[in-house]
This record gives sequence, structure tokens and C-alpha cells, in this order.
Amino acid sequence: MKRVSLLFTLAAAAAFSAQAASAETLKTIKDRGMLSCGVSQGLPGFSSPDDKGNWTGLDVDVCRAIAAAIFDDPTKVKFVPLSAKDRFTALQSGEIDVLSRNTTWTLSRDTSLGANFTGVTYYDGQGFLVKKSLKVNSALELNSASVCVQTGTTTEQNLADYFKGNNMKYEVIAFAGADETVKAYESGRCDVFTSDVSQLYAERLKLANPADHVVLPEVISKEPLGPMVRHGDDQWFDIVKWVLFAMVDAEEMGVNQKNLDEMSKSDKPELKRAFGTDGNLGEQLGLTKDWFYRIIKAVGNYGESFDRNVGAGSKLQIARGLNQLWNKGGIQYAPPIR
Ligand SMILES: N[C@@H](CCC(=O)N[C@@H](CS)C(=O)NCC(=O)O)C(=O)O
Repeated sequence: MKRVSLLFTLAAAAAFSAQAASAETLKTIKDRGMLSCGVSQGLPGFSSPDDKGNWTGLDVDVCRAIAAAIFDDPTKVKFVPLSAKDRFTALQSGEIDVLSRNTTWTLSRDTSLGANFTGVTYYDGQGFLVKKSLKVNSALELNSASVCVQTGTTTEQNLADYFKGNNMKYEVIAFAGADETVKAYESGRCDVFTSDVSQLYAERLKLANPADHVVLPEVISKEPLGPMVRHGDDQWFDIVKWVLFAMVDAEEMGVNQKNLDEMSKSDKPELKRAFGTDGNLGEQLGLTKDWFYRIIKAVGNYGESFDRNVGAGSKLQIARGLNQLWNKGGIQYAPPIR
């Protein structure tokens, strides 16, 4: 009997200390009064600042949605611009609470960085941008090309695989930052610029004459992009996961920024659970009952964020494609809020 109760006490203590440790990130953020979010150094549609330092983008919306869930205020975010090379160290060191920076989920990143991916905000793939004047129609015509690429990316690795796999030669010209890479391409230091396709569209907008450049049809890799959190705080891991899921589920349930107030009064069981008028799911996450309302009020559902930042309502005009909801022909799918 004694032994059993000792074991029980030990188990309870372990559970308690795990809970205490797990509350750290949320507590740190609340004490600081601000979420620290790692983003790119300026990638239109995903994360870029305007001339007043106001950040927008699909990756930025994830940060704003998390801040809204915690503080009911999407402006309580400190954006930390990070190069591809420096992004993981910033997460490991605790400089940022979450990395939301067009980062591809791979096995080695998931296992070797002391961090976890929390979901997929954008299903991407790698492509090539060339000048139309080069008269190239396919990536398979790029034998002996010089290719501009950013260091510390999956892009560098896929580039090697693709050229090797197709018995083609190439010269790599690598840079640490996106701007340098694109400038080098524009000034003719290389024939090709390679990156995630969404980024090719985004970076093409920065060129003097975007219409002089074409994205080749080949997509040579899978680049599921998503936010990352440090290992060791499962509550925080859950929060970041479910903020993203809330945005996707809201779209599926037909909840958007315009009809939010009306929908929050609905009698539908799934809506009552999401809005916290039935149960306490938000509190189970360590947030408040109205967490879902706060998120959608701040950034809208996933589809609204997609359209505004990279889709039909944006300069990028990217089609939903794979990023459409699973029941509309795409693969965006979130577990149920229940
Ligand atoms: N998704 C790839 C590529 C990410 C990446 O950093 N791509 C460059 C290509 S332009 C970029 O976004 N740079 C933006 C920046 O450095 O701010 C990865 O996770 O490694």
C-alpha cells in the first residue's frame, strides 16, 4: 500500500513538474507583454515590413493570431527578421518564441534542432526563375547554367539532387540573404534563381521588369512550410498548433471576419465548442474561452489570410492549389475542435 502511494506521489510530482515546466513559454510571453516571432527579412506575401515598420503576410498572420489568442491584441508581437542561416539558432537560444518564416518541414530539421514543426501553413515546392531572353522552357534545358541560391536552405540541397539526378552540370552562386541573391540574379551574375515557387513569385515583384522573367514549369521538391517551436514545452507546442488549426477549421466551418459575431451566437454544436459558449476548450489550451473568436477577429480564417496576403486579393495572385481545403480539392486539413 505504502509503495503504491509512494509511486503515486512520485508520478503526481512528475506530472506537476512537467506541467510547471510546460507553462514557461506562455508565462514568459505574458510577463514580457509581447510575443517574439521570428520571420523572414522581407518576403512579400509571407513576412515583410512596410516603410512604417508594419509587418504583414501569411507567416506574420500566424504570429498575430497567436498574440490575439494570448492578449486579445494582434499588435503585441515583436517581429525578429532572420536569415535562413540564423533562424534556428534564434529559436534554440530563446530569442524568439516561435519561428514563422517560410521554413520547410524535413526529418533532419525535426530531429536535430531541438524543435518541433507545428503544422503546415503553406504547401510549396521548389522552382526556377529565368530571364525570358534566355529562351528556356524547361528546367531540363539548364545544363551548365549558373544558379543563384540562398545558403542554409533546403533549396541548396534540392538543387544538387536535381542536377545530379538529371546528369546536368551547374555552377552554384550562393548568398546569405534573399536581397543579395535576387540582386545577383538580376544583374546577370547567374542564369537562374531557384527558391520555393511562392518566393519566386514574391521576389519577381521586386525586379525592375517582372514581366521579363518566367517561372519554369518544373516543381522539383516538396516544401511544406510551417511554424516551429522549441522542444520541452508541450503546452506551447499545443497552442501554436491549435491557433493554426483554428484558422483552417474556421474556414471549413464558414466562419470569417465578417460573420464572426453572428456565427458566435449560433446554436450549432461545433460552433458552440469553438466559440467557447459550450465547454472550456480554450482554457484547456491555457488560453481563454474566447480564443477562437479572438483569432478570427484579428486575422480572419485561413482562406482570408491566404487571399489577402498571397492569393487573389494580393499582388502575388497565387492560386489556392494544394493549399485549398481538403474538401475543396486541396490538402489543407485541421483536426476537429472538440
Ligand atoms: N523553404 C526553404 C527556403 C527558405 C528560404 O529562406 N528561402 C529564401 C529564398 S529567397 C528566403 O525566403 N529568403 C528570405 C530572407 O532571407 O529573408 C527552407 O526552409 O530552407
